[in-house]
Amino acid sequence: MKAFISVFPVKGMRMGCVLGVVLGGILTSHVNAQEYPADSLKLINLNEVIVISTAKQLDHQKQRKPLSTLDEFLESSRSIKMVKRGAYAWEPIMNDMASERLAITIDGMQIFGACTDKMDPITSYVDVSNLSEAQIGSGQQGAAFGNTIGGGINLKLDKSNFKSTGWTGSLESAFESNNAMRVFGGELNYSDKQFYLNTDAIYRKADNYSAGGDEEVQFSQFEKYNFSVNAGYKLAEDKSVAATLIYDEAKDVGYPALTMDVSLARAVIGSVSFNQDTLFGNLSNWESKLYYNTIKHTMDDTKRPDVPIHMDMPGWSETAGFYSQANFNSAQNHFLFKMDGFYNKSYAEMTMYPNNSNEPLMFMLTWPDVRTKDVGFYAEDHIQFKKASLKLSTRLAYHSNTVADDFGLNSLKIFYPEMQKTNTRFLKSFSVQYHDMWKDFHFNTGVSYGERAPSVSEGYGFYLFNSFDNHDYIGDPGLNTESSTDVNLSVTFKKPIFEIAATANYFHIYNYIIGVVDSSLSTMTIGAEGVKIYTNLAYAQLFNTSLSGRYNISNAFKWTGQISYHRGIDNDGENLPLISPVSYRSAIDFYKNQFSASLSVDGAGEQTNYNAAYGETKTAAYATLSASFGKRFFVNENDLFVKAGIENLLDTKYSSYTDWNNIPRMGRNFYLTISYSIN
Ligand SMILES: [Cu+2]
Repeated sequence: MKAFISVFPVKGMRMGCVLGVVLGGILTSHVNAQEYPADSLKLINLNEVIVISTAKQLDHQKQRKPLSTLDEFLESSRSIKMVKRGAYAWEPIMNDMASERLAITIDGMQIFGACTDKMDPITSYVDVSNLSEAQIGSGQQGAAFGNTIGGGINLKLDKSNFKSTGWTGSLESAFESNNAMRVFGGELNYSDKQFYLNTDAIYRKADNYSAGGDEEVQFSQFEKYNFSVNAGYKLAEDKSVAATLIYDEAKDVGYPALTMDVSLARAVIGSVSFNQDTLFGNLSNWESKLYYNTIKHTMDDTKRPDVPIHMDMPGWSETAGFYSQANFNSAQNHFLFKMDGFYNKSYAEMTMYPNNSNEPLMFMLTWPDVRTKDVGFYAEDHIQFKKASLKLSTRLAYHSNTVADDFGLNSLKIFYPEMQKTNTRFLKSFSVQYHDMWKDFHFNTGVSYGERAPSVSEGYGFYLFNSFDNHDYIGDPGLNTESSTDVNLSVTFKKPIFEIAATANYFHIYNYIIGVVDSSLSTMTIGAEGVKIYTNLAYAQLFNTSLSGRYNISNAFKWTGQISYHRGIDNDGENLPLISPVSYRSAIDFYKNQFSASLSVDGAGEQTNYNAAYGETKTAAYATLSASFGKRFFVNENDLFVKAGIENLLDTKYSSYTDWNNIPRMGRNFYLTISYSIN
């Protein structure tokens, strides 16, 4: 699997260059991101907002692929890349950093996956059908959502919010040719000035997909349901209560890049909140929320041929939390104050069944019932000057981990006899961002400092097998807190019909946590090459830069594009794993008379800065071409929207640097989506 080499590396790169020039070379990100009014971004000062659906109208003409998975939506953003272990549940990466270094929340709620192998990122427990937007903050600008090094992503649920729309509903369906994915969804909403109710259901089922050249990728199927209900009630003109419930279940999910599949991944996510327009006269938009979520994850290898030893590996994660926040505005200052906290229980086990039934079963706790408590205070002040603005923010948090299971504690004590049951930390974050304008130029610059605690796997994982570098991993409860100093700079030149932006950031991460080989230990997993212990490196350095642009050729035609470069090295100058080579994206979008069309190219250069010690091989250059066509019809004042498209038009066989074990990506794929909304 690791030896997979793209069939057309040279051709792919050349095609990419040609198209890049044809389509304008340096173009930009997703249409959706730019359709969002810039003013509403100012206050939160997030780097990017991806609009997923706009308040219950089928505004699909702005999206190239309306019923795509949330993973595909996120991948279309400027700042996010996705690690793929198969067709389902991709893991977001931002500024070259994945889960442990990001704060990912759903409507402000902390949720933690239940898989020791990262098969279930938080983003896999919602669907585009119940979200309105993804708010993305790079580096410490994501600290409003939690302790982070790389940044934060908050997935906002779609709510009617007391708009007087009465009853509305829609039905949607999609089909994709490559993996025969069937999507059926529907929503029914009621909203008036006193009360709203949003309900939504979606079902997706896909067979194995085929890579370029019509080669079937075994174990890449999946099936998923998602239901959600949101309701709100106004107690008085300035007071309201709201409740949400999400039920998400994925079954029979194949992970072709891993050795195991998932028979069940289930989340139940619920919250109640109270909103009041003013508090003590000065504070406004006071919002308080209580939430609870529970996740069950069951790994399964019974469908795999030639399994040396059958394993059962279930995992559970339960989180309860709260937050309360309010704004305080004066003529010049816009404050946001937020108190938040959560309590998480992470538990995972593994039972091995020897082929000889006379041998005893082997049982291990891979996550020894780790209880994490976190209470934090976040504050920001956005100070407005005549043309410039300054944003100061800080997060201060108390964080503790306790190993609640004695069997698990004693297992870890084999390696760490001195370890304590409980480990507490005080985490700090500070950030200064400055924005200035000069003629049509916008300058943004900032410097930040942030800290994070090790994740449950990094601190307490017990023989977690990593199929990427073929090593068993053991956590270290005594790891130092990881901290990061980062600087960022961006310059944007903005005209109504033309825009070009250059951005760069640099992270200097102290006590960088990564697995390091300990040759004195022997492996547990059959076939593993060795054992790695999570260790603090003295430091690591990450550098990211991108150039993006937009050009409105005419009222109907728009041209966008982006090219980015990333570099990551440790304190010995060695390459860090999963760092993007030069990558680019470019598109032409057309929209006129309710008709839309797009042509886009996506590609990357050869990954020359890889590291074999982390299981990486050189990933070849590639480029893919996609097109879509849509038309909106009006039927008795209702909307009917039809969109069709082709992805990977030339059926290129390729994998990107984020594809786990270089699992090849999908080949040529036709899709058709039909949406009907009753207004
Ligand atoms: Cu798993």
